[in-house]
Amino acid sequence: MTYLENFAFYDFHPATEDFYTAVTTGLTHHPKYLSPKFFYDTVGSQWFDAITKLPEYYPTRTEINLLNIYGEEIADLLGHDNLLLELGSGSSIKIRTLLDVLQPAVYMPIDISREHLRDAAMSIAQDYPSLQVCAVCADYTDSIELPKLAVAYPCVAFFPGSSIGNFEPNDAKLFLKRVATMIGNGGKLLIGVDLRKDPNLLHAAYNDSQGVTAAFNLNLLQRINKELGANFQMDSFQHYAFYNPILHRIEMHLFSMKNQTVRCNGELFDFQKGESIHSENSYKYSIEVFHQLANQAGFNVLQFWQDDQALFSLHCLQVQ
Ligand code: AVI
Repeated sequence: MTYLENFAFYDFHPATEDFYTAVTTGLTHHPKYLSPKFFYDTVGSQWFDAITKLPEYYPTRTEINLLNIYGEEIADLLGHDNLLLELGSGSSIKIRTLLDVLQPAVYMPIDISREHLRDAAMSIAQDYPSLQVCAVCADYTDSIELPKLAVAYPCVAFFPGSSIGNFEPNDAKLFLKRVATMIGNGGKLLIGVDLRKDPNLLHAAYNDSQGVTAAFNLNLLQRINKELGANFQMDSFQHYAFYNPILHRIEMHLFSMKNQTVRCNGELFDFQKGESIHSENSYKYSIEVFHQLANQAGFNVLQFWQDDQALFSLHCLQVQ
């Protein structure tokens, strides 16, 4: 591996036992569920990158357009020479649109997908030699203790992609409260939030014609096979996603196509034909409902932006 003076890597990746416990708990629950945070092993992160390039998946390109259009205004609000924390940085594509205008002193990407994070963060360190890049491999949905360096700078956070939508609303509030504590009084957060819209557009975004979202969803079972020695048969489960207009969320499921028993680490799990593993919710917000949530979590809204079709929004929040 290349040595770069402006690059540091901290590994707080959760243990395999945590994954095993979560899988066993989720598969013995009625109805069965798994947390969407487990999508992001190396292969899952690659599938997710492929999703972001799909014609049907509007969130990524719409958010990037907003960042390009309003970059200067965003930088004026967030300020310069900060420590810029990115939660769930993935392949760090979006941050590139902000680094030139924001000119932070330190960029601290946090992500659970170790190899993906290391590659993306190193490439930022190479492309921005005067920027200190300090990558942290961790589950950002847990409380994490940031490397000491973080206290030396004023902190701003970036939480793009509407990953806030993958939390249950009450958990989203608790998570935002934790972010507020992490960045401290007066700290600012730039957050991307997907908006409520025509359910047909939403349905298409999670049921793409190339089957990429299906592969992303099914990879969760492949990951359990690989890491926990399970024997899920890939052709016996099917991706199923739909928009629930009452709860304003996309639900993703892995649907069992027959009665079957799956072995995982010596334990047996029965599936009825038609039973599902609920693998993700992706909540969609209105501007008003999101601002209420942000206020309840201890943030004031400084500014927000949305595209002409009101597909996606960006919000600059400040800890009260
Ligand atoms: C990461 N997250 C915001 C994506 C979403 O849209 O909820 C994950 C995803 N699931 C299916 N497609 C994309």
